[in-house]
Amino acid sequence: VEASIPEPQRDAWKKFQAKPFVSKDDFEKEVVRHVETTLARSMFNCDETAAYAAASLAFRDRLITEWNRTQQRQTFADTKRVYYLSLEFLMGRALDNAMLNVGLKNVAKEGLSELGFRIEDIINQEHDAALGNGGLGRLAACFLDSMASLNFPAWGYGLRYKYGIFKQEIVDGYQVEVPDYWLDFNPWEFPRHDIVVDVQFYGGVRKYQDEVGKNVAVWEGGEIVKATAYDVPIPGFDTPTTNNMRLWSSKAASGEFDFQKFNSGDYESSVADQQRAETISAVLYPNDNLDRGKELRLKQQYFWVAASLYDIVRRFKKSKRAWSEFPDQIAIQLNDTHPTLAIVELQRILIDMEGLDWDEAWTIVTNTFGYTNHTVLPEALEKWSVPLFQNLLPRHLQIIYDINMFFLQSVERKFPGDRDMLARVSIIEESQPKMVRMAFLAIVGSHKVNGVAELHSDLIKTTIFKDFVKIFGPDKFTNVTNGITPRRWLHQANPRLSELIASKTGGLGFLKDLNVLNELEKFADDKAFKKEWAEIKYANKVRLAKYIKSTTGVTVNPAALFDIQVKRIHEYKRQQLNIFGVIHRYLTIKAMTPEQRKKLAPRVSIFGGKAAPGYWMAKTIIHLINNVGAVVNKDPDVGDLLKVIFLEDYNVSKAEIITPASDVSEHISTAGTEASGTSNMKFVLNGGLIIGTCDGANIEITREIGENNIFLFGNLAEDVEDLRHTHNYGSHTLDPDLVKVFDLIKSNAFGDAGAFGALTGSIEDHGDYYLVSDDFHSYIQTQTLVDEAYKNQEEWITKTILSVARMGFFSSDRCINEYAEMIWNVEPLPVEKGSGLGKEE
Ligand code: 8GP
Repeated sequence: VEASIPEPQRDAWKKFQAKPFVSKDDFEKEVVRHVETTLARSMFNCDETAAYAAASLAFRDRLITEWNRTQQRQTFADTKRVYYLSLEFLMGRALDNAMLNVGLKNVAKEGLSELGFRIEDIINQEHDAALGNGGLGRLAACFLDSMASLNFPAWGYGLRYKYGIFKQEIVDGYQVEVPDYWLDFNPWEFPRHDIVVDVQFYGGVRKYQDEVGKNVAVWEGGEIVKATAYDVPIPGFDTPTTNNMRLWSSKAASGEFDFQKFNSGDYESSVADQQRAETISAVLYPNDNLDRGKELRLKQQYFWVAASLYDIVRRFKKSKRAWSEFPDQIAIQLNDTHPTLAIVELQRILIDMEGLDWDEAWTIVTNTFGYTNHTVLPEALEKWSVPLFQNLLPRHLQIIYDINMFFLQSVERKFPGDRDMLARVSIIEESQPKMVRMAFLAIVGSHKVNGVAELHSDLIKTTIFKDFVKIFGPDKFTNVTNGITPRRWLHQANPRLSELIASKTGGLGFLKDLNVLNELEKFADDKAFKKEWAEIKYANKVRLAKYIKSTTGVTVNPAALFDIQVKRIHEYKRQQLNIFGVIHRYLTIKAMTPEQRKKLAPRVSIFGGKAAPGYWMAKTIIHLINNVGAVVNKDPDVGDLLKVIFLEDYNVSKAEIITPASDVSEHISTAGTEASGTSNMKFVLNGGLIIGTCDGANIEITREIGENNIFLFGNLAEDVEDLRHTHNYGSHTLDPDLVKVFDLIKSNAFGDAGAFGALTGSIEDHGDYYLVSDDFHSYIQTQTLVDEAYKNQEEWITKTILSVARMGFFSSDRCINEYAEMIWNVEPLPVEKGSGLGKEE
């Protein structure tokens, strides 16, 4: 029931409408009010946690006012909306971002100071919203920021996990996982107890013919779980547009617990149903680039997809438009295959619930969806066993079989008699048990499929989805190279650099049009500018050095070359190549005369990242890094020349400290394995150079910034297959320098070598799938070039300035505009800057 206030009473509403604060005094008033009323505290017991809570609530109130207006404006305009479906949104902290995006950070800073707090301390109280694993989840977060900043009517839909990605502790060099219960106090979400959707699981399908002879399918029985919406406002930068991220939380349908069981004394099982239902949104699966095929994961996927589609369809039906207009009003983007069930669910809604014909419904479905692929790694491509599907979602399985049948018929018409082709492209894999191939379903059910960097988009067309290019033609496949939001990854993470750039380019406009950075080229040889530029880098390194000292106890020299590799730990990302290189450096230093040592540039090798809890090899790599650090860092022969640091619990807020402090960062995946990478972009944008392979977005970064400004090495993607073949069927001799590294490990120099046997063995005895040995020599040589180049600081600084100046392409705003034009066909809904927006900046 719509509960709209009648016309005559609306004047009173308008008179007392919430007004977002703009001034420092009004901000302080809000903070004090929240401390004294919402938090029931006073100036006599207001600690930093309480001040964080009150400041956040003040900003939240402000955001929600703009959120309401935005939603009204978008509903009224009735233009096409984008729905971005992602199982992961790696948002990080919200307060700093909210203050900067509405342009009131200085107001808040002064206000907090007058109330007795330092803004940095308050910002640091916030717990990261860590509802994601790595690149895929952070990309979704950058996209939300860009969509709001560009005024696109766009919502994100996801799951409100009670536990985000685990917290990582390092104990005796090993990774230990600790649950991340982040919801203790979360001022940024609004529970919408009025928005609850019933989601059905299990049961069976009854089919019959109705009076007019039409086939009807009814999915009945089974169990119902309730999905409750939690809304998180997403403020755009320098615009009132505040979009929505809606996250679903699961609850048992039966309410609190079963009273009958309770009254008969069976208390435990009366709460069991409740708990089982709540399990669905309890925890984020901690795997990056790996699919494990667990039933609970499929339950999460359907739960989220069903609730989101119900919501989207409900909103569409209010407009009373014809179903055929659905794709004109709605674009749904599938962030990887995780939401692929949405394709099946929409088809089910249209044919089973709304009575449309199959073909009519299917046209609507395929025109609505777009699918983004984020990986070619075979172990990450989702497949679900048919029996599991049959049990959990019996009606959906039938629809998938029908989709497959019609699809294979069309293939048969195009390629008559090609049985192999049919077997290769079938959505159902004829294995034991049969499997549903989700990526194939996503391709068949979408109108566009995109990869996330040029090389990756080419690879999907020539390898895993080759047949589909033949079937649908090349136009269905496209590329949108990833990007990052300069608001968080420059303005927020590196305020001094942002300020310097603003002072030379005429204000903060570069944060809305990153190509403005180009204007920095003219300062690449400007002495005064270079000095300031270098000072900022040094200050950022000092900040990181302090952080390293406080968290690891190790003292590092901020004048040393900071060499950073932070990302999920994965064999394909090759942190092992990096640490073997470090050991090689250690050996080299040990063999040097004191004279030679004086000539070497001191280096700090910094690692960070989580391993999936079940990924033994990745955990072994972490263990080796820590053990190498323990030996090297206290070796008097080495001193400042080499320090090895593993930063515990890498996450978004730590990335904001780490990224601005790099001299070089490592993006050294085996060519053809890293779809894009996005931290490569963040590091370059912050004035660091890259050592990298010809992989993912490194290639486009090179094209943009120039090959003189990047250290590339290693084999090319096109040669990887042949090399692997040689390893397995020809001769495989290891690089002699790598052999020395292995010998040192085997001498127990870094603790019991048995612990690292699987790691060295994977290279020596098991085919070296990731080509560590093949690339080792060129990696070491390139590191030597880095050492040399770093000695010439003047040239180095010029390189970093030129690189930053040429990074405009990698703004996520550019990505969103490309998606909007090539895939979604949506327009922004411009708003007048006006009431309520912060005036400063
Ligand atoms: C990641 C890619 O590995 C990374 O190169 C890319 O930058 C990022 O997506 C954003 O596009 N892919 C994944 O995280 C991924 O495929 N995860 C799925 C297996 C869950």
